[in-house]
Amino acid sequence: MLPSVSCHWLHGALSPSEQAALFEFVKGRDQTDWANLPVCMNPTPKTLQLAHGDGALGPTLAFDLSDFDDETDVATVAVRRVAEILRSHGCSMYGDRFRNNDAEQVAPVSFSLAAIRYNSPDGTFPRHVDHCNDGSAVFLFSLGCAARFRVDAKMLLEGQHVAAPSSSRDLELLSGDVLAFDPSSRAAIGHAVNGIGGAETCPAELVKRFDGELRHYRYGIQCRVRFGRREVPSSLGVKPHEAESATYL
Ligand SMILES: O=C(O)CCC(=O)C(=O)O
Ligand SMILES: [Mn+2]
Repeated sequence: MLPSVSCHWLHGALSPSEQAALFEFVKGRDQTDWANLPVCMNPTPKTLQLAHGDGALGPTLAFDLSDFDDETDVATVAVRRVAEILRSHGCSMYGDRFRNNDAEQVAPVSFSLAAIRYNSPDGTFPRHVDHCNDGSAVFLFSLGCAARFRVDAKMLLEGQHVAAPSSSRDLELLSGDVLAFDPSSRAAIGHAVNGIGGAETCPAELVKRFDGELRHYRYGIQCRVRFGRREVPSSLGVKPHEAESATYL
């Protein structure tokens, strides 16, 4: 999406029913004390407190994908879907990580999931670089109202970042879209949410299914995904759904 950096916009990666399932999954674990949050005029986005299997609360859930026989939850399906789309389109993420078309070689082995809720239309997140240098990739799933995103990166010249020029792109991340990028300091991919679309940007199916709730919010589901070399049984390959409008940039 930006010249010479690992940043990919997967438009329509999740079908409406998958979006609904992912939202239900997050809501089922959400223990945030929404009623007692301080009220302010310009509310900042809130990171959800999620319930772990043992009942403990925290901002992230951990997923281990080493056992393919596990009951597969919707978050795992979504992460594998994105990894498969990237791989099958030959998208680079850390050099050759996804370029290797040998399905036996590279797959997600674990990930963490965090969720953040933005109010429509005032929710914003200032520009930042994640500086996440543990070798993971980040997949940002968007649910509910659209997000006005901006991403930027320094240009690479013969493999080295140069101070200028940098490139940037504004995009409207719709419900079901995913932004996948290298969150390391080295890649230095800046990103910001500059605003949230109105109720009309939330898919009608989600509005109906969740009784109007999602009309007021955008949920960002952030998955930090670690990859490893491993054998992937072909019967478990996750295929992209047949979204008519899907474009992978
Ligand atoms: O809202 C989002 O999807 C992105 C949030 C983000 O960039 C972060 O938490 O680091
Ligand atoms: Mn970030």
